[in-house]
Amino acid sequence: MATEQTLVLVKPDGVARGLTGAILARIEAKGYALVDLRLVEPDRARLEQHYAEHAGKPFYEPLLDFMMSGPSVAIRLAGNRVIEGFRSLAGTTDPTTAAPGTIRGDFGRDWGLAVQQNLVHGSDSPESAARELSIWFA
Ligand code: DAT
Ligand code: MG
Repeated sequence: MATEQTLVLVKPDGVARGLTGAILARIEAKGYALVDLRLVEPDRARLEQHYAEHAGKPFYEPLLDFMMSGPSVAIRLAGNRVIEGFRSLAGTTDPTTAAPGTIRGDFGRDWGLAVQQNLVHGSDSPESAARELSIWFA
C-alpha cells in the first residue's frame, strides 16, 4: 500500500502562538505533500462529528470550547504511511512527556488547563482519516 492521506489540524493554540509556519516546515521537510490547506473556524456541530469518539469524557466540553476559541489550519496531507508518520512527528498526546524532537515535545507544555493544548491533530487510522477528511474538506 503506497500513498495515503491524513487530516492534520494546527489547532487554535498553534495558530495563535504563530507556530503554523514552524509546524508546516517540519511536515514539508519530512517530504509529505500538501494536497489542500485552509483556515477554518469550525462550529460546534462539526467538532461534535470530529470528536465523536470522546463524547462524554471529562475533557470533551473543554475540548470543544478550546477548538472554538480561534481559527485552526486544516491540512489534507499525502504520503507513504503518512497517517503513522505524522503521528510520529506530532508526538504523544501529553505535551509534557511527548519526546523532544516532536512537535508537541518541542513546542507544547502543560498549561494547567482542562484540555491538553497540544498544537496539532492527526488522524489515527485509515478509517479515521477518511471520516475526518470528509468532515473538514466536504
Ligand atoms: P490525540 O490528539 O493524541 O489523538 P486523543 O484523540 O486521545 O489524543 O484526544 C483528543 C484530544 O483531547 C487531545 O489532543 C487533547 C485532549 N485530551 C485527550 N486526553 C485528555 C486528557 N486526559 N486530559 C485533557 N485533555 C485530553
Ligand atoms: Mg485522536
